Amino acid sequence: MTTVRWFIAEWWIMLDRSERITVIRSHQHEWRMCMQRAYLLHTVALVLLTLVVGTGVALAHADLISSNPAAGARLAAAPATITLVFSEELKPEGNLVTVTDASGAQVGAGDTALDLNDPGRVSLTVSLKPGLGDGVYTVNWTNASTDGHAETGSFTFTVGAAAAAAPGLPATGAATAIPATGLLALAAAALVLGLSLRRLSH
Ligand SMILES: [Cu+2]
Repeated sequence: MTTVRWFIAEWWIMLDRSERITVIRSHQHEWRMCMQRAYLLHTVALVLLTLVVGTGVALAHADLISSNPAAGARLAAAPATITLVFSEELKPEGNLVTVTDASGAQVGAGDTALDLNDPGRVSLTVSLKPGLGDGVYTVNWTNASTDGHAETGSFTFTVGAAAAAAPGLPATGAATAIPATGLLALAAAALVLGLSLRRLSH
């Protein structure tokens, strides 16, 4: 009888202990769940932030703001130089402005240069060959913005009484280069997500 009582008592203690251990374990589990949730929230917040920042950067490009001669302008005589002004700082290298006449012949001097006197570094210049006659001229440009994007575009201007080019020629073009900053941001987000998932699985 004593043995049975002892056995039952021992059994209760054992049950009690195991219950306590279970409770402790479940607390630990809850704590881990809590930490996992914190990691997950951090990750989601980081990914969202990265995407927002990345998109913001990707939306900023060096667009053509103005030019001299202006797009669609009609001039009495051919200009000596063409100047293009952009919305963002450009790199000194990697810009190209070409000018063609109605037959497609190159009439630019091939000396595209970033205007280093302009503190904003947003102006490109190119010289024209001398002695150009009347006609419609097309300016094609590709720029190298300091944010890593390249954009292209074209516009026309007319010299003399030549018939103007058909209107509606786009003054600016679309971005051609893959936005490097956006890709970097995505890679960083993927890395953070990967690391967090590894922590979760531990
Ligand atoms: Cu850009």
